[in-house]
Amino acid sequence: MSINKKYLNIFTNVTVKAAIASLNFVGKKDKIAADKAAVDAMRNELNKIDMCGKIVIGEGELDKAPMLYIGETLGTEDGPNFDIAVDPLEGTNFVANNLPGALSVISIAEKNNLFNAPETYMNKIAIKNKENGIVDLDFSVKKNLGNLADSLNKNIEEVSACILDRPRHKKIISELRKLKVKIKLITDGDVSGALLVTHKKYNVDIFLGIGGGPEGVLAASALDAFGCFFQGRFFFDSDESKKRARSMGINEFDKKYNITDIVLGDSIFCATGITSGDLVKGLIKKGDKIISETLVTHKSANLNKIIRKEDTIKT
Ligand code: VTB
Repeated sequence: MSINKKYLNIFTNVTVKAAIASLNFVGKKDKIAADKAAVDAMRNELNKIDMCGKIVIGEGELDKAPMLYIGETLGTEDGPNFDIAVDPLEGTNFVANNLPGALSVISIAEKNNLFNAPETYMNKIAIKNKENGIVDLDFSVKKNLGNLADSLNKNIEEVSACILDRPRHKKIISELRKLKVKIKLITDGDVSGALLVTHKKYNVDIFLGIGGGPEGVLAASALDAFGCFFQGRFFFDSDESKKRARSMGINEFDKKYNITDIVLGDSIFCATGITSGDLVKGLIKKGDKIISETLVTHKSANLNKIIRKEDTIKT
């Protein structure tokens, strides 16, 4: 089964509205208020859609409402069943500090087709080439980069790697330095970081390192539509997060998840820019209009493109 293509515009509108809602908070140093505005707008739009939608990747649990919580059902209940993964504001720091790269992100698959991931860290690796065996979470950094360079017909020094700038990555980053790999360090926003492997114009050959698990699922669904390679493995930093994972049915803590373990069948992914970044431009206000850019993918339609929209702001 595939998702009706009419949903592409419908879900694009959801991330556009969530992005617009957070625009007033750009540079206002209040990431919580910015996030709340995006969450509220996203919930409002999702509830208008003719569907039985269920949040499988959200921003918390029921007791942490008003976040879009895991298990929350949305929509008019008159339409197809969808699993929904959301990050209404990916890069809250970016919005709070008026920095590039803030996005509003959503991914949709048919019921039971999207991985129900706990909110824990995930060790991730992504490259453009879908072939198995080039890179793997179990290989050393040297082997991954060497294999990748061979597959790209490049020298290792010409290969570029994107990774979150975090103390936990000290060892990987120093190994990358030793190999003389070109490193793109990002401060936040690893959904976007992972998606930089999708096209050579971004100049990133590999994305690696530990970031958010929910962000991993969102990135994987888009990478699936782009025909790229992604692998993830949970990284638990506390007993509490292990307990939570167990309660969500995850018992194999060391399991490596490939794309087909994360997203099955058809999917739609939308990421609207709030502040300009590598993937999409940020929102531009022109009089009573707001121009937006959204990166969309629709797997069964073999589609990935940027949709530009003009919305009128109601005063
Ligand atoms: C990443 C990144 C997010 O969290 O997932 C990161 O994509 C991981 O958590 O934008 P730490 O900040 O604890 O390393 C964000 O930076 C914020 O949600």
